[in-house]
Amino acid sequence: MARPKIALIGAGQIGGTLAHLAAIKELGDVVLFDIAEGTPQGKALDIAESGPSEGFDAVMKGTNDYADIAGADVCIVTAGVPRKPGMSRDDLLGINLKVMKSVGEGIKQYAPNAFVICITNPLDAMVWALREFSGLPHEKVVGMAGVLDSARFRHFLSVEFNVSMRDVTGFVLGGHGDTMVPLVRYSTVGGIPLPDLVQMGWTSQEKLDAIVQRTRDGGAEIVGLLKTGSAFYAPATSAIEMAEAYLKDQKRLLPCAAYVDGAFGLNGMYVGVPTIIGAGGVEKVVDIKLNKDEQAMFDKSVEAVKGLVEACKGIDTTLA
Ligand code: A3D
Repeated sequence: MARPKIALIGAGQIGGTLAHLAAIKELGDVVLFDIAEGTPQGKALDIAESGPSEGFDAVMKGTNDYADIAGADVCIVTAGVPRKPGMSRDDLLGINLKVMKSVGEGIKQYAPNAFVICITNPLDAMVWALREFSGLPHEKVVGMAGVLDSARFRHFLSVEFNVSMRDVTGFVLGGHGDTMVPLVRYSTVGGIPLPDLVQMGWTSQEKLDAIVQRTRDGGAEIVGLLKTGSAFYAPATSAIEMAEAYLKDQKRLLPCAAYVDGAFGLNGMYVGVPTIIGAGGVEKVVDIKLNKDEQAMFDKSVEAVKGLVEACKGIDTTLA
């Protein structure tokens, strides 16, 4: 069987890391696309030259021509601009919406059967726009945010509890912004829910609250340290986890920015929810029960996402 084809639209910090990870994990042949001439070609060659030492078999191609993504099984989109210190994700809206138009049209023409993972910010609005411009089925277009936000939450918890990150599960739902909803009740260490661990004296409520807030500010913490861009190792790893779930039909239960129509009382919009990712793309949105406080936080996050989508519609009148 031919190797799967993975198209990476955007060959910047995340795009290059995605290409390297896809090669090391032998997920398939990789096409790196960017409008910057030389960047995707240089990164593709550099990664290909790591093949003999790492021992992977994958073809790496860099290109400025959309025709080269033809027939891709997976497209991961990072094209656009990242945040600089002092900027919110929402400040990127106008520039990145125009980028989503060209990317969506490129995917529609050359890779209409792909599973598309959007990473470009502001995430929930950009994944909506990418779906609109590409015209692909909703279950084949998804945003990466919840896996990363949950990974940050899990990492901070593992440090607090001094346990392996593998034994910490965490759930962050809602929009990928200041209103994201880390769900303490559904997060566990070895299956023990966090509220029980507070009662057992493993941590205090104050410390847990601080970890929740640090998770919400996780992206800004990295932007503040790097000063020249935003996080890229963990975002790339998170998207690769989703791509692998699709390519290997793993039926992973992952929090993703998916199209929700009916579940959570929502009426057709993209937002972070628990999903099952398998060969069908987003095969299921898992409609979990929220308590009053969680519902209030989720509602606030949903309103923030709706506001961004409305702002997009104001920028480009060709959008539905
Ligand atoms: P960066 O290193 O600047 O790479 C972006 C690349 O996109 C550059 O190489 C550009 O040349 C390229 N590009 C710009 N316009 C186009 C276009 N029209 N077509 C094709 N390529 C284009 O950024 P990055 O890789 O660090 O981040 C990429 C995006 O991901 C940004 O919008 C970030 O805000 C976002 N991001 C999202 C998360 C989430 O968790 C959702 C996390 C981190 C970053």
